[in-house]
Amino acid sequence: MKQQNYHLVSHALCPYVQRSIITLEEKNIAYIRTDIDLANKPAWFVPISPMGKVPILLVDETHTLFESTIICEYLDEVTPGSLHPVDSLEKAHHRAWIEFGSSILSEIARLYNAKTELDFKDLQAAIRNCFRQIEREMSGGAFFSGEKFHLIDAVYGPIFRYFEVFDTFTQWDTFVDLPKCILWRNALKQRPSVVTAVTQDYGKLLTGFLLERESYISQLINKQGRY
Ligand SMILES: N[C@@H](CCC(=O)N[C@@H](CS)C(=O)NCC(=O)O)C(=O)O
Repeated sequence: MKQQNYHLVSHALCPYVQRSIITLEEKNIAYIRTDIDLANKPAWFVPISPMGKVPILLVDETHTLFESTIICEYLDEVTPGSLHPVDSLEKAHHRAWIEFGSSILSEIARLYNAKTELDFKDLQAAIRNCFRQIEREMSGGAFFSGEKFHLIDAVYGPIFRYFEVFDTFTQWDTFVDLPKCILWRNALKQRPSVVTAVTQDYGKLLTGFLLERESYISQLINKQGRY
């Protein structure tokens, strides 16, 4: 197999970048990572990112891939073993719930941008409801479907990570009475690939990002007065 050169154009907080890094790590693929400032995109980034977003995977500096799901599936396909189930139906089931994970990320973005307590609480309830739905799909093992780590787990690692930070500002009951989600969250938190996907100052960086939203969550952080 020809060894390709992989260069991931990234952002320190982006959950879609994180799922790509987790896949690279899980498949033992060598890569370099360049974080960019999305508020001040470098000139070289604009022509290589058709949608103006990260992650971008440069393959041998000749091919440019975008969209995290495509990047993860490509990386999975070109390396031995697969992080997707072999059975087509099972694989489709995983892919469907990966899409669901992306929709949770949109809800999380709406949550941290919500200006009022009412909107914030509604979004909290909507997100909890998403996890209630996932709870019904899970096997009850460490990961989404048992003890083997799949691509879907690479998607939910960065989602659960938000709650590590959110939990420090307020009382969240997102996972109360959802034992399978709690088990899953804890297993992902310890998974080396998931840990590696962000730097140690992730919590601090995310808190700074949340403060800049000037939203309800910014008020909660300010009220706590820790930052
Ligand atoms: N559907 C895309 C979503 C990627 C995405 O939304 N990335 C965000 C950062 S997390 C981005 O680059 N936004 C552009 C910007 O902020 O200008 C994927 O899966 O790769």
